[in-house]
Amino acid sequence: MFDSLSGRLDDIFTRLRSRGRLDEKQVDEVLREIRLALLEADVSLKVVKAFVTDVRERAAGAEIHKSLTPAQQIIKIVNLALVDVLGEKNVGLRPVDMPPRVILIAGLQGSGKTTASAKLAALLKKQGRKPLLAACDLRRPAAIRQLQLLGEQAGVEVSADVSGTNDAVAVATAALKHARDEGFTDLIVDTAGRMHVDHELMAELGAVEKAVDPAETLLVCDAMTGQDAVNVAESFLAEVDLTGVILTKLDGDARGGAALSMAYVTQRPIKFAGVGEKLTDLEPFHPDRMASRILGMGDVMTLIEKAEGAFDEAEAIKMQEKLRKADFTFEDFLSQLQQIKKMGPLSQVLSMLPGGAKLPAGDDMDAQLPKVEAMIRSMTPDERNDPKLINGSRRRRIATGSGTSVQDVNKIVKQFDQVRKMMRSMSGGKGKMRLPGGMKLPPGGM
Ligand SMILES: Nc1nc2c(ncn2[C@@H]2O[C@H](COP(=O)(O)OP(=O)(O)OP(=O)(O)O)[C@@H](O)[C@H]2O)c(=O)[nH]1
Ligand SMILES: [Mg+2]
Repeated sequence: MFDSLSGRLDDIFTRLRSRGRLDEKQVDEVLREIRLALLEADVSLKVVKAFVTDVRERAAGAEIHKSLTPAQQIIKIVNLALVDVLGEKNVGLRPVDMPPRVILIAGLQGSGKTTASAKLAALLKKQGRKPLLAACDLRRPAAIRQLQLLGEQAGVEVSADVSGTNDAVAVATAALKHARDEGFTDLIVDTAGRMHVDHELMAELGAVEKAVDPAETLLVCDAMTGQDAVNVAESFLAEVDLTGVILTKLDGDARGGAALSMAYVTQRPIKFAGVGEKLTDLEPFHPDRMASRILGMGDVMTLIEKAEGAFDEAEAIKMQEKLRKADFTFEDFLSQLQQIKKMGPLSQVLSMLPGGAKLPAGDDMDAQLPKVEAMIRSMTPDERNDPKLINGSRRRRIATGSGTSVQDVNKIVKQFDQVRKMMRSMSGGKGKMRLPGGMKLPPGGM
């Protein structure tokens, strides 16, 4: 399911590969697929629209990387745009000058606030800190008990309403005093779940925020949240000063579109991800992995990186020019071999060359490659540049130097000669021959 986008784009790219520049219509075609993939990942429609517009603008202004096809370039732009929204690296909790650091936990009913509070406390405790939990959900009868049980499991103290005032602000204020008095490093405040239309609860959240002046106010959001994500984010933004997001239930099969929606609307980093029901199931959020999850682009990006790394197009053009003039030398042959080797099995790469099938001994070239390299390296620069110099005695010297036989050297010189002849005849035509270095990606690659 996650790789549906790369699959679909593959089809488009196969059609595009033969063409040169990507025109507007083709950009549209790619963007349509990206739009569908985002919607399938449950990104809010509003965010999808804004995101696709952003990508279109970037694509229009982008300089095409010389070794990427335009289609690959688009995918790269999409990935960069995703990283822009989601952030590049994980962002940790803000430090404070004066402990305790207060962390206010907010979110919709059932989003995972209480669990996340306890998980966070357990995580901080593991880091050698001394967190205190405050049970400020006084709406749901079992809420305090739930947090107390989780606190016990984590070995973290829980501050709760003992006077029975049923006032969230009072509990939070008392917890803060307790944390200060007892030298706690962090105070994590769990709050009541709310439907975002619940104005009374929203006001209460605002009042708690005012009372404890948090360093962090984290919005807890279920990864399954779909189109509603924008409303949720906007209503919490309107009430409190959000500093980040905790995305929960990422262990389910949600595509994670909520991550993009939340990050886009709040403009705040997603700091943690909940990945299970256990106390240890909280991880720092990694934006790059989420980008792959949303678009199923992991493989695509790997391919693009490969293509970027493998070929130097300027070098390839120079080589093509040499071929046209038929002054291709053993030196060039060696440098071509180095480039081709990066792309995969030589026999496979050669077979994709125009006329490649006719290349002599193409099949066992892979096995021969180290030998061929050794022989070329045993030639003097003069010999490499002017193979005609390689007479009988020079062949014996090259064989000895490369640990091969004279027959081997004879064979390679003959093959090289054949290749040169073939190239000359091909370039004699319309001069349209393409060298391995000029190739983009093998068919089936993308
Ligand atoms: N699989 C999975 N389940 C989670 C995760 N986080 C929370 N849950 C489960 O989701 C349910 C609700 O979690 P709570 O922490 O009680 O949610 P809440 O936001 O405090 O709920 P209210 O206080 O009622 O608003 C519980 O059954 C949790 O075990 C997670 O990351 N993965
Ligand atoms: Mg709760």
